[in-house]
Amino acid sequence: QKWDMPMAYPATNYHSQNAATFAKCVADGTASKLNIVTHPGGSLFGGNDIKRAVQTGQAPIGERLISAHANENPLFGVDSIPFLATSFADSDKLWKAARPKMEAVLAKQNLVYLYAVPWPPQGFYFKKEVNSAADMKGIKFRAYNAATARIAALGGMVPVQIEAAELSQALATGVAESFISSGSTGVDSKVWESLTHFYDVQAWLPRNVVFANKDAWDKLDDATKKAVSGCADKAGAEGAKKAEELTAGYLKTLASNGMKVSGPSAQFKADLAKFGETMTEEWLKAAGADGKTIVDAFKAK
Ligand code: PCA
Repeated sequence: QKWDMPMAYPATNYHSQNAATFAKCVADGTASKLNIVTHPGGSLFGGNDIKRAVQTGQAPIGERLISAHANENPLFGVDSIPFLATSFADSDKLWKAARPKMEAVLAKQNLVYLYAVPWPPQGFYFKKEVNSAADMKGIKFRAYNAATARIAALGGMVPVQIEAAELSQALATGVAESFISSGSTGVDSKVWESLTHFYDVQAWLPRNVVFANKDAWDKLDDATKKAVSGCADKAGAEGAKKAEELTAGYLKTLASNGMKVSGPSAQFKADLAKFGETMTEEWLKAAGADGKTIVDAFKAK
């Protein structure tokens, strides 16, 4: 049988390539009893529709930036708390601490967690030099989840929610003139065509999660489930490795295309750290005991 897999990011992105490898692993491991066909670039469902499509069974499997759904449950935003886990190693620790709860929340939504892969650390893109939070005031800021919208608010910017697939166009037309993301998405979007500065602030490493519709999953026989789970574990580990390997190269590509790539000034860094404190408090309050358990477990390791 065939499972169509909607994905939001371009076919050339490592998340999409990793999913293609996952699909091949499943085909090989099941003697083609289960064929997963990836549909990158939002071609089957736009990013914002993928999770609902899989929950309702319109698609049996899909990939989604999970923090984009933090408005449904604060736990989905655990990977986007500014300056909590800013390296690949810490992101891995945090995710391990969060994973059991994450799986439980997804299960309540008729979803089976398969694997998750981080994006490189998030930094700011602008079309001017920015040396403090004050310099951000009034800028049109592309947001991709609740945390990025909150940063816009704290910085006095104007948030506009845009999927990565529409980002280049939004920048070209001036609908957005700045955003926070990885070097990966900056390169995918050829951001140098519209913007000039990248500040590598390493705010957090958000994740794409791959999940299956629970009814579709339950219909698989045990051997198939086992094959899919094995391939999923591999895809999670391989995807994280790939992300880390590619990180420095993305920033080089930005620079070689004329972007000014640097760390934040001391003032900008201090201003952002304050945003981080505020947002950490807000998240802990929203996420309650479960959130505190996860953050405590992460910090204890
Ligand atoms: N790229 C995705 C999410 C985080 C990232 O690095 C995006 O900007 O949509």
